[in-house]
Amino acid sequence: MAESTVFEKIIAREIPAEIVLENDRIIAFTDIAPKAPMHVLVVPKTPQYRDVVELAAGDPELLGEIVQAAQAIARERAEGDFRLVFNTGELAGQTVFHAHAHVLAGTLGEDSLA
Ligand code: DGP
Repeated sequence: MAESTVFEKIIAREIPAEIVLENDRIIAFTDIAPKAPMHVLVVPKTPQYRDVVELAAGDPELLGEIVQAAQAIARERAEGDFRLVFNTGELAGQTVFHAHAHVLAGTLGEDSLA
């Protein structure tokens, strides 16, 4: 079995995080290294999908729930508009291989891509 990622440890409360939304399928928490005034990660609780492509193929409804959660968070914590980033693969900057969305909002600078 693959070693658990940092996100599984956050879900299990083994390491702390600023959790902004949680239900039975999703958890969302602020990014440890924010690239925008609001930078939240929305993460499916299941570790079975390594990236958004696997998630879209395996459980498109859950991907839809992540998009809805992103909008709710941006409305609650910023002005409503947001950028959604799914780094997919090492060469694209993915470092945690547990599917997740970066939700970026606020005044975004040119180099703000997560
Ligand atoms: P990515 O590079 O797309 O795989 O994004 C992983 C993100 O996870 C990155 O922006 C930093 C964030 N991150 C890594 N470790 C932690 C942690 O321990 N706590 C929190 N809140 N975020 C973390």
